Amino acid sequence: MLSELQLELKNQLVRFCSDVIEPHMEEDDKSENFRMDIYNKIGELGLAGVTLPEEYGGAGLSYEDLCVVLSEIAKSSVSYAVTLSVSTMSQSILNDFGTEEQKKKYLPSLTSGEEIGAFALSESHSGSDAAALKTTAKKVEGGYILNGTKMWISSGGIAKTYIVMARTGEEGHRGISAFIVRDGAQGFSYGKKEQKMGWKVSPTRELIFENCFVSDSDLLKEEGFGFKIALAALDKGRITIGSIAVGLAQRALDEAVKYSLERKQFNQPIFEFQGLQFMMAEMATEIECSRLLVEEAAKNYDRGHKNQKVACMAKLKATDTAMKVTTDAVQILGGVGYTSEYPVERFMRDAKVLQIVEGTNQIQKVVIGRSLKKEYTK
Ligand code: COS
Repeated sequence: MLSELQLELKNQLVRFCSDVIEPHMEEDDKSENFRMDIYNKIGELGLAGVTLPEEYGGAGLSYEDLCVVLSEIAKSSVSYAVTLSVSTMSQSILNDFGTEEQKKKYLPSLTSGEEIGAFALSESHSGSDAAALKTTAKKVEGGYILNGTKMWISSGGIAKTYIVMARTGEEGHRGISAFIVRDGAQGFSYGKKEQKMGWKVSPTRELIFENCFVSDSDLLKEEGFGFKIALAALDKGRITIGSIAVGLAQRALDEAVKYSLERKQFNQPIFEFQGLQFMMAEMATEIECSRLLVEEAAKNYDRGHKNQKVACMAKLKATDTAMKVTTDAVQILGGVGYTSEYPVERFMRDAKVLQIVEGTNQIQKVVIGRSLKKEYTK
């Protein structure tokens, strides 16, 4: 059950999404247009740094609250929800691992929503095997020189602050360090913008580093700590991706039920056909299971129990559910469901990559499997 505060947040966002986001979604999905003013307005609502301390301009709320916010935004736009989720993840890295100076310097413009934060781990040869990354950071007087290319970076080009993982030492995870790199840094440029199936409004780009100097003061924590920073951040990112999946699936179900109550065939609303009614009953049940699991995963983090297994289960269950439910919604709407006259085809396209980002669902199973082995061989 939602708390009073969560209910208030939800109601505020229902109005915001229908007035500010929803009117642009179909058109912007076609033109792949990200509107910074919409993101700025999310900031004005005080929601660009939900879980960050008030001291740095955040709202000081919980991960459970953040999940409510993201679910609600995802009902209108997965792209804006994801931008917010990734920006919050980069802020949480700064907050958890940054020095006081780094937090003061970088957090306020992110928590206020004036700027966006991004996270750069993947490379062409290291996706699931993230520890194999090749971008180098060579130590020089006063800092490091970065060389390499990051791939599939959400908010690439629109973000101003990037958390970049690069190799300062040996092969494997112990040689990886995390750096803060700003848009506009010399030697840092953007590569091609990816043409994607979904998430059309959220740009995905390559980041290219060619002798890019990063000062010592922009190293996070210490050399060799970057992989742990990335994985700890992904644990939370996986929960927030789960919450986006829940919102998206819920909206797809809403559309399917509404349509099936109105659409008549064989002299009755198609909702009355048990075949379809059972489909919707299953969709609703799967969404409820996902919501509860995401909530549980978020609660664990809020209570300080870092339960990686449950976080992975939440991401796995919620994103598989979003894929199934959005596909079924298209089926229920039939011919029109497949056209852009109704939003469900967009929902189905937006659902697919949720099963891939922040660790593929196969990687989630690897982590869950490892946890099981540990539990049963103690
Ligand atoms: N938080 C902090 N540290 C963690 C961690 C976590 N959740 N999980 C693992 N670590 C630490 C381990 O303790 C280990 O350190 P020590 O050797 O000092 O003990 C280190 O990280 C390496 O862990 P592990 O040996 O498990 O690493 P693997 O290379 O086997 O990979 C997986 C682990 C596959 C789980 C990891 O690479 C992964 O999540 N891959 C997917 C990457 C991803 O999500 N990419 C998407 C990017 S954003 S779209």
